[in-house]
Amino acid sequence: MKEAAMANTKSTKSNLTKEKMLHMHRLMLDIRNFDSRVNKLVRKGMVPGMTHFSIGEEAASVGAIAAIEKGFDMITSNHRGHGQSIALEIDINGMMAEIMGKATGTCKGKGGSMHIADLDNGNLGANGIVGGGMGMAIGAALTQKMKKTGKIVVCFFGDGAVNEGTFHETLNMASIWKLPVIFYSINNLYGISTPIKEVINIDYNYMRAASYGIPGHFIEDGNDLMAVYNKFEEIVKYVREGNGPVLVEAITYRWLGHSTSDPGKYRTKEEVDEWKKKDPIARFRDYLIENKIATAKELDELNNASLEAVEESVKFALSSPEPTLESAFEDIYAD
Ligand SMILES: Cc1ncc(C[n+]2csc(CCOP(=O)(O)OP(=O)(O)O)c2C)c(N)n1
Ligand SMILES: [Mg+2]
Repeated sequence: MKEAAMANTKSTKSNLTKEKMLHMHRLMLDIRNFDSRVNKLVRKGMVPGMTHFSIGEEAASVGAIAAIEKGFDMITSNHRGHGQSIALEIDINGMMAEIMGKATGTCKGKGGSMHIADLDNGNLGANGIVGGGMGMAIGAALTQKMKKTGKIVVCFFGDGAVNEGTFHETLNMASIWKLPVIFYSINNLYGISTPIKEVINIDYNYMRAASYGIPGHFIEDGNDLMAVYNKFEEIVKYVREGNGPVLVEAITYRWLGHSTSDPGKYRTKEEVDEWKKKDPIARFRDYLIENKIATAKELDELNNASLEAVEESVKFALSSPEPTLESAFEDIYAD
């Protein structure tokens, strides 16, 4: 049995091009601006259903997805999936329309915030069932292995999902079949109001990898974009080379409540403020400026462009039609 790898990852200077780094920064800005705008729309009663935001967790998604091949590899996501869809460059007009239940949405307005999917672009679906993406991920990974496509699957889930039975079943099955899948736990320290520390008796979830005979990796600072990217680059190579699955965990924090109906009484203001000081976007901005990769002006322009794109997506969604009644009976069976 392989030993679970215990190495932490610290941010190191990157060999990435300026273009790629700015693109990653832009994607983090898009996630924050998009979710902030959706939050305002929710408050105005313009969004049906529940929404979960990933503000504060941007680096954990962008750093991971930047290391896979977009338009080739695949992801599965969970209820907090806007950030992963944006990191995968799913069209934000289609996303905003989906969240507002419009016919032009990524799922024709039938899925909403928790079920954004775009199969053509590798997003096999967000999921309202905690742990629900895990079975889908190993099914997709088995297909890739049998068809020898060379594609890999990244299965995103929260810390709260690791006590679901499907976690054990899918990690075990992926291990014995050596499937090309990365199980990725974004640990934001809470499952709704439950601190993860109260419901596990080990320090971190990645340590469970040893039970399945697969490598476990830890990203202690999941708000450090380069640390996430560097670790994922290494893991993606390992999995793509046919070595089987990996479990990886990144520590981060959600700034807002669990969902829009959560006043967050179980966390102190001091705790939230401490985490805001570790803002992944502000830190990467400083990194780019300090290393003379970009100027403050360039980065401000990037943010303005991001804000404009988000406003465009709102206009697109608002001017889009509602789904027709007949469409409720379409797309139910495969052709
Ligand atoms: C099978 C199942 N059980 C319970 C729920 C209710 N629920 C929704 S989100 C959530 C917490 C998930 O926490 P975590 O996996 O850490 O993700 P986070 O919300 O922190 O990103 C729970 C218990 C659910 N949707 N599905
Ligand atoms: Mg959580």
